[in-house]
Amino acid sequence: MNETNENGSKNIPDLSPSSTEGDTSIQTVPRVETPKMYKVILLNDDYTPMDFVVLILRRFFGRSEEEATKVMLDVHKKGAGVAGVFTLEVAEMKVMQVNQFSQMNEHPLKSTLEEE
Ligand code: TYC
Repeated sequence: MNETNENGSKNIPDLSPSSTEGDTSIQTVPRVETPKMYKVILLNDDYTPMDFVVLILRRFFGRSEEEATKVMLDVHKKGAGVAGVFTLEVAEMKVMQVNQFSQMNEHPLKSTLEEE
């Protein structure tokens, strides 16, 4: 135990590239991590004006008037719907923006997150 080499360092296996040169036994597969994606779900309620929901979808989700109206009506009919799909940090920020902006304007509109 506690052997030292000629340099006075502890004996640690040499894993530097030069020690494995010509070693073809280990194959690495290039792989790019795909981040988990999260849906921002808008929830229906009986009081938030339709125009306000359309404004939210345009302002925070970059939807056109036409797209925003479609999504809003879908939420109105079905009870919930997808405003957009994002990475976790972005989705969390959108949920906070929607909930805070709705509260500021005294509307009960809420959004939540769901893993895709
Ligand atoms: N249901 C609301 C109304 O009739 C409209 C609405 C749509 C509210 C979508 C919330 O996420 C919502 N005024």
